[in-house]
Amino acid sequence: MPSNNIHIDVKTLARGISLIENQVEGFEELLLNLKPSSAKIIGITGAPGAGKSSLTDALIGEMVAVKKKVAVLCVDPSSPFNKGALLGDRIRMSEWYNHPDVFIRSLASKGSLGGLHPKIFEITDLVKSSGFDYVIIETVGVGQSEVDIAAIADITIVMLVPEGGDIIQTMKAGLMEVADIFVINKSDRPGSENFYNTLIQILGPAFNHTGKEIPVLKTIAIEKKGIPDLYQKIEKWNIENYSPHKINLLSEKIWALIQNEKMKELDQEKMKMQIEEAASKPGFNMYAFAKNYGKKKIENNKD
Ligand SMILES: Nc1nc2c(ncn2[C@@H]2O[C@H](COP(=O)(O)OP(=O)(O)OP(=O)(O)O)[C@@H](O)[C@H]2O)c(=O)[nH]1
Ligand SMILES: [Mg+2]
Repeated sequence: MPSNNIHIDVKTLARGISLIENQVEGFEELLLNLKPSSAKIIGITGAPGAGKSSLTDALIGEMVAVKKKVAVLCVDPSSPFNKGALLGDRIRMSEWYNHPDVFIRSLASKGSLGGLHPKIFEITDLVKSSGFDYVIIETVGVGQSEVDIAAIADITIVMLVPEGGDIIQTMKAGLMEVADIFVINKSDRPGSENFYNTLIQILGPAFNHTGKEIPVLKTIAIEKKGIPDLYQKIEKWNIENYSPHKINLLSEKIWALIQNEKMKELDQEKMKMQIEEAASKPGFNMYAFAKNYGKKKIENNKD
């Protein structure tokens, strides 16, 4: 597959991301006019320190070597044990920060509870339509973030490490449902062969939500071992945009977007005043108030 020749306007892209992050006037216009793109979105998730940034660094190397353009979004779900993550990303991927075919951006999750980032869908879509071949999203797997990443990514890579403790625990944590590819990193560590065999046995064989068998790959990210294999898998991966699983996740997101759209018309302060007035009258029923509020609001806004 030949690489695209689209010039990446990093400045405009960075400005667009800020626009979306801060919901500045014009961000909707931007999202409504996104160019179609066939970029593959790769989600990498795993425990803190599993080697996600090191793996991303190595994957960028593979991609850039064949003239692909790569964007990386590092999402820090601001968990207390992850303070050093953004710094880690910087160090691990330092080689690529100034490369013309690579764009790296760190996003703090700004208090979205357990989730990835409140605007990760929007930002990923903007990046995706900006001329890249691949968009990599790195995030620590801490509960909800895996589910979010699976909703966004075309390929979700779940990273495990031999010292990761009980495999069964890992499986229980919901990683099974989201994984398209398992990567056992730090395969240089003692016990990695055992870990691999146990995982294979447990999976034996496992299929992802689209019915594809889930490959289990061994890597040593810091030595760039196993990375060409992983890249091969990614490159050949057929994207099934509309698996039932994905539709479920997408519908959640779209539901939230519609809610936002509807709520936009409401002014909470104004509503408070109206409640004050309504509640002071006998027979106030808050359910009736809520039910009728939409219609009344339009009338009230007229005066
Ligand atoms: N022995 C060994 N160490 C590794 C390997 N890959 C990464 N490391 C080391 O593990 C540590 C964490 O690596 P990162 O790539 O920052 O891991 P991460 O998952 O991005 O970490 P967070 O973003 O903080 O969750 C670093 O000290 C790496 O050098 C590997 O294959 N083998
Ligand atoms: Mg990292």
